[in-house]
Amino acid sequence: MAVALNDTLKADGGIWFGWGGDFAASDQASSVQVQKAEGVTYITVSLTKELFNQYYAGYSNSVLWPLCHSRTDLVDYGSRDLAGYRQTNKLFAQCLNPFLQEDDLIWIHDYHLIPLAAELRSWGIQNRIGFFLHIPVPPPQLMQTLPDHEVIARTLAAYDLIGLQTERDCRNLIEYFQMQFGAVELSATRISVFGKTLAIQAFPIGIDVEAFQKATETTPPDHSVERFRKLASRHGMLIGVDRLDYSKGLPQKFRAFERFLSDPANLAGRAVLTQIAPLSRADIDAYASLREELEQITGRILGSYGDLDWTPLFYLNRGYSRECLAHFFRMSDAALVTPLADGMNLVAKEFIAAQDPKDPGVLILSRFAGAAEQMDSALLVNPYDEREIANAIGEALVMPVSERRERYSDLMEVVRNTDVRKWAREYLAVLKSPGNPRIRLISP
Ligand code: ADQ
Repeated sequence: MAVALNDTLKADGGIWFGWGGDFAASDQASSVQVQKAEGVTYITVSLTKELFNQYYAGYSNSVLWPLCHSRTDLVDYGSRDLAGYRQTNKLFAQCLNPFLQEDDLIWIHDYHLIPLAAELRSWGIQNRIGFFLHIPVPPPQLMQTLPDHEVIARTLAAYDLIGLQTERDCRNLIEYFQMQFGAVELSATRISVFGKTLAIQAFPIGIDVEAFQKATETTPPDHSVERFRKLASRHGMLIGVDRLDYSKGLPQKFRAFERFLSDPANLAGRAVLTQIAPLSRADIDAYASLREELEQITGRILGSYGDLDWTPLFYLNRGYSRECLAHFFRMSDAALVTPLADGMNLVAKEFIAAQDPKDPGVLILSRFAGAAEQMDSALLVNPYDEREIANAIGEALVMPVSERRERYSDLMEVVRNTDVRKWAREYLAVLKSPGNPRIRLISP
């Protein structure tokens, strides 16, 4: 996504604005850095560690993230971090305001920055402002469990256009505005709420298809690809690539694989699951306990099924280059993309883009990933149903090549149709008012 948006900015000129990834001294509220490169101005803000913790690990990732992924059991309902979240957005608006021009188009990304448009409006900014939420919108009843949901809803209404990943997300948000605030539907993509018109529309995100396909033709300077090739030539190879996050359904996936192995009929094939799962948000308790749980299941699987010449599960907490991942995908017989909830899930699209059209692998995809709304030629599974996933693994490993090609061809069409550059163009076309305004892009 960053590549596609940067390209758009380079073509039209504009500003990229966001947190700089570093911290301001504790006696300063923030500091702003400005750099220019290839026609783009990069403005980054440093926050104090204390404010950042309330804003990022706090309200964004311990309240909004679990809520949007329907994990009310993990939402920190007693959180006092809303103040830090709002203060950060206020500060961002204050830092950005002096750089904005009247004809600028402003595009704000993701749940960390929901209140930013409202804060900019308080500085008198009248420009067109669009928002794109990368994660799911939960059902209205779950939104209503948030003590401050009304604050969040009112700030959402400061946007001209709210872009969401799926039609299901749009329905959830529109229904919430109707139930809670008596919003009136003006058309399929427009509602009237709080005395103003708000556009809500699905823009399913995709990948840079060409770059990903090219990556399968480039040999990375890394022995991993050769090692993977040797393994994949001897075993039925299943692959998973997910950040280590509770939304990704990793324990369920591991247990489903364990169930698959527990059937003696499946043991002869000596299948291998390679799960790449880089650590993320490790300082939040729910992530640390997920890691422990996965280490325990991994130990159990290896202890029960491993042999001197067979390691059934590789569980790797590290990053790989795009080229490596593309090769791993191409050499795998099936991908297990089984999140319990996911805005879209780009791994599903990357796996398909990397396949050899003559001998493609099979995508096993959760019905609850946003990607399932379009990619219905995958083997769709309920990610909570370990038996169903185990059966899908069995089906994928023996699927005839004719069926694999048919499914691949349908899925590849979806992947092409949602290419990330097309996605950015389509969003901006809707957001754009007449004229050709420059774009100000804002990311967390
Ligand atoms: P994420 O939750 O991060 O994104 P996802 O869409 O799967 O999830 O994107 C992950 C990206 O990271 C993929 O491009 C993947 O290849 C890459 N990646 C993962 N593990 C890696 C590793 N070990 N090494 C290298 N790269 C790795 C959020 C939402 C999603 C939504 C995206 C985009 O949660 O639902 O699809 O934003 O909108």
